[in-house]
Amino acid sequence: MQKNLVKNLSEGWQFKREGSNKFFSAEVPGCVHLDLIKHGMIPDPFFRENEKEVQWVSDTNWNYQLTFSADDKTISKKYNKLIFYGIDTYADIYFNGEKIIEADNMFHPWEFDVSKLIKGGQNRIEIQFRSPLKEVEPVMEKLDYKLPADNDQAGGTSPYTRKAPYHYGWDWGPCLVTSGLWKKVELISFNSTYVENISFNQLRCDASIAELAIEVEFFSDSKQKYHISVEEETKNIREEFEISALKGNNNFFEIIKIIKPELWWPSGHGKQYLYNFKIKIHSVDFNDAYEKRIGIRDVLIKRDKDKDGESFAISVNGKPIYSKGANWIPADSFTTRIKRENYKSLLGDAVKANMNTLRVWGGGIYEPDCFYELCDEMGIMVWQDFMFACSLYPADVKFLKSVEREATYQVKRLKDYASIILWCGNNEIAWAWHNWEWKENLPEHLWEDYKLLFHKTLPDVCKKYDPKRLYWPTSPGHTTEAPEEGQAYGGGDNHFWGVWHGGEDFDAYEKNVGRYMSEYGMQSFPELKTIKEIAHSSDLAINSGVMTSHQKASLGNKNVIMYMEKYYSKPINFDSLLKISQLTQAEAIKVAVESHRRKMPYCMGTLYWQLNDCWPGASWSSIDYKGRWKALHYAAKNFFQPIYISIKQVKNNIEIYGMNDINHPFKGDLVVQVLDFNGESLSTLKKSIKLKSVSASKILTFDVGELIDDEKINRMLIRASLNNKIKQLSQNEFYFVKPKELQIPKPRFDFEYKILNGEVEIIIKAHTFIYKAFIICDKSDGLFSENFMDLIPGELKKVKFKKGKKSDHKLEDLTFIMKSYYELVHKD
Ligand code: BMA
Repeated sequence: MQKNLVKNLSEGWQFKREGSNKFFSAEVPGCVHLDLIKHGMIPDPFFRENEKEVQWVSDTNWNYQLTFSADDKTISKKYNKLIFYGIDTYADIYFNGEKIIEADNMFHPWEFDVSKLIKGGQNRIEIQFRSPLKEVEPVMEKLDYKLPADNDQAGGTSPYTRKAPYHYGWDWGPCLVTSGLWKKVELISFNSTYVENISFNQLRCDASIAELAIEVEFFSDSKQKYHISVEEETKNIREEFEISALKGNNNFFEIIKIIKPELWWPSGHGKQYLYNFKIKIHSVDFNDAYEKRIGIRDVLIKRDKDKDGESFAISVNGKPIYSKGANWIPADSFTTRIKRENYKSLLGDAVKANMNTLRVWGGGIYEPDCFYELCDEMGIMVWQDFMFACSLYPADVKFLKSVEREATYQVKRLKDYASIILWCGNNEIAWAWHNWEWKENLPEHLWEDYKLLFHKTLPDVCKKYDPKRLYWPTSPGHTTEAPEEGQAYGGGDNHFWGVWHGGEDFDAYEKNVGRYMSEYGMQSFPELKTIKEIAHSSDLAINSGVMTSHQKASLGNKNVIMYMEKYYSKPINFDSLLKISQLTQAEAIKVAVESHRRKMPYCMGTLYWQLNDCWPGASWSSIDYKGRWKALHYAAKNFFQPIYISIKQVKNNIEIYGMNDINHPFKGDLVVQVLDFNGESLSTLKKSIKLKSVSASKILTFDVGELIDDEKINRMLIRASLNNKIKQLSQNEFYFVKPKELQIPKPRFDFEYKILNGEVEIIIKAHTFIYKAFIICDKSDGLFSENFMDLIPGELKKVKFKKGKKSDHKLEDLTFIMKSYYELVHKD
């Protein structure tokens, strides 16, 4: 009885430019850019304006090779399967001189049985990568139309190639069109059996019973009997099966029932219980064990007709879940640099900011398993796009076959993750067809091609392998049929870009609330530290070459400044400008999210654009490329709280809203104070309140007509809080005028800090009103329990600081200072 031999072939690779004689060592998984950087053959493309210097890499053909030795044990096996888990992208692969693979899709593995070619001693794999740009150019030249690809900064070839769209550039990322082996390579040698896939379909699941259909796809070299056992130790589950397999491919299928299953819940709604199944398979000449970790839960997107249209509400285990979070893009231009700890830290930051959902957006990559494993562990629900965004695509037989193979692989790989709540065909393509003048300017058959891809190929795959999950053809979308208009409010999901792309004021968010807001955003600049890591001090100016080359959006820095100036006073220097851009962004998204949450349960989800960055540049992210939280991420931690209070002005009335995301009612006390900047109370209201489960309600309305005269209006605020018997759960501030119109006094405060239980505790005592006070640690990265706070005279605030994992400074060596908006706009 034996296990299959698995030989890792990721070590010992070499690469060279096609036509050159000299090979250099290469890393697999990796890509040619990273190999060139390692050998000092290209500069770091993220540094200053180096991106331009390295464009030739994408126009070039590259050769990779590996020589490895096969021992007797390996070559004696009947089958030798060589598997490339990810080839980026156009490559011919030779094994001992014979061509075995012609690859053209980076999103599924490529394999070949090399049994007839492998020999004892040295074997050689040679790979010829062809430039993805040069490959497509001749195809494009033959056509009398151009497939739209507005974000593509490499000549518009991207729609023809099944490769991460953002590699070609996006409005937040550089153009770095990679080539290489971006996943591991293995040689699997065996005589009798090869297990292709094990999956668990959740047929039925509720608190009383779960029915799991376990499916094992395997190859058997002969007709023989197998024993399969499925065990879960902690829950004492053990099932055994005897089966007779045929020679060739087999499909074993059995249903396992679990009485009173322990359910998996999204973050904030319960535990993320995960069952650890061990599947043992053996026969007379085969014996192996596999592991599968499963969260048992029932997930569904409720789309019920109602007076406003059709709902779009996530329900988990029969409970409605308000979905809060952001859009996820690949966390690096070079994906193999993203390690499990990077994913852990970013996903952890999402949960820290009270998010429970991320949308894996369609212009990036299908993320690796560790991403979804972590989402399962942390309770992050994943809206999973297929990798198609903002372009039209070919629909010839070859292309559709390639997509079908890609989708089949990805659906089978990912469907067992509890975290994935739906499949979505693409990002913004139907919207673009109807509303971005594509329909008017492009051949009509491209819409037929669209339908083949997103209304036939992809849904067919989903139906076949994962029939219980919703397949949603496009985002924004309002129907599962091919839509006749771009976006419709009242059903489905919406992207609202009137603010930023449309130049509208923040209050436009309030008027554009759909049933699920899956995109809206405001740009800002990264932290100064992050910029300094890629720039010289002479570059630290908004119009410098470096700052403009790290801004990829068409409306660019001008739009950031336009929004800053609309709401805030002029920053005194570059550093202040960066901070004010972040304050502007935080405020915009706060306004948006509050408008969405106030409309619960009409609106049951809100995901801002975008959580993270793939390089250090200006973007819509709340966490910059180096993992540093912008003001928005601190704001998100607050405005995504499960019990939340929001203040809105309607003419002379102030309306206070309470939101409760939790599945049971909330009883507590509301305190509302109208204050002037001297700390003088102009009015105080207290009230016991009740919030129904998963709801938003207006809990108080009062007239401020008499209080808001011209003289005072620039020097007053409303502060409201919701408290239960033990503590304050939410606090919010409201101002009657824009920040630039506020008459903010020069801040006076006491500031001290001490080390307490491995963290730093910072104590601030405000003597004046302070608007957007923020604490900075001089040497070390780390997280503050809160930041960018408004303080009223006499207020005492305690903030905790936790040092970042990468910092090797001692806590006692760190110094902290506090600044506020006032110092960003006043020189004295
Ligand atoms: C949305 C996204 C991205 C883009 C962002 C900002 O439409 O889907 O394509 O980066 O807007 O423009």
